[in-house]
Amino acid sequence: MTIKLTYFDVEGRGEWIRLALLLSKTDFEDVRVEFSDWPALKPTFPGGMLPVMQIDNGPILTQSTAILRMVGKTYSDTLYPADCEYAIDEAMGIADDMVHGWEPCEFFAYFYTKMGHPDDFIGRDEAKEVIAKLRTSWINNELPGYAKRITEMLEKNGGWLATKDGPSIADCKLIPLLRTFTRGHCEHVPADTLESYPALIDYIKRFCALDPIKGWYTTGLF
Ligand SMILES: N[C@@H](CCC(=O)N[C@@H](CS)C(=O)NCC(=O)O)C(=O)O
Repeated sequence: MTIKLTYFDVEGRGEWIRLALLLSKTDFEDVRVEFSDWPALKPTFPGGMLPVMQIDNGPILTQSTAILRMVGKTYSDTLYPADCEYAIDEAMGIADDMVHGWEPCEFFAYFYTKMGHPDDFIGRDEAKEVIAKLRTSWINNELPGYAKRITEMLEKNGGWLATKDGPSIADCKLIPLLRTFTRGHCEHVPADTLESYPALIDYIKRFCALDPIKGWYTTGLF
């Protein structure tokens, strides 16, 4: 069996699937598209979006969450077990809310026209101010509520989001987003953003110390 996962050379939605494949010890080809090559490649992918996955040269599978669920169910007994499906789906919904809330702040350059700004807005000083305000405001006003909820879930589930015996696909979905706040790669998002949330720091470290993940990351908390 050959599995080919294609995404950009960033964490984000593709990373959810990479983590699930790593945890399930499933070999895969980790194809990373350069952003400079993307305009030419975009029309060759269904919907013009990534990630996509292909198994044994079969059909191109799209939609990150659908692929994540399929990987969890097909290649692992523990990442998406039937008896925890609701708890995992609920936790994935919370992670999705966070991702959808944060994405326009980090990837403003991709979202700004959808937010009603004119095409040439991104080059203006005003855009820099909006980006700073969006990111800082999300960290100050939205993150605390999510951090509280995640901390409660971790306490309830022995250190994992939804399953007591180890990580699930919900953890695979949340960890890359939480790592965003520890990597210092994004302006106005200091690497110590999670300093006031020790349970989240401990959670990221614990996940990254799992055998199949150890050594995978070289930036941020691990
Ligand atoms: N619902 C899709 C969304 C995929 C998506 O938004 N992909 C982004 C990267 S995270 C993309 O391909 N952007 C490039 C583009 O739209 O040109 C999924 O979850 O797979």
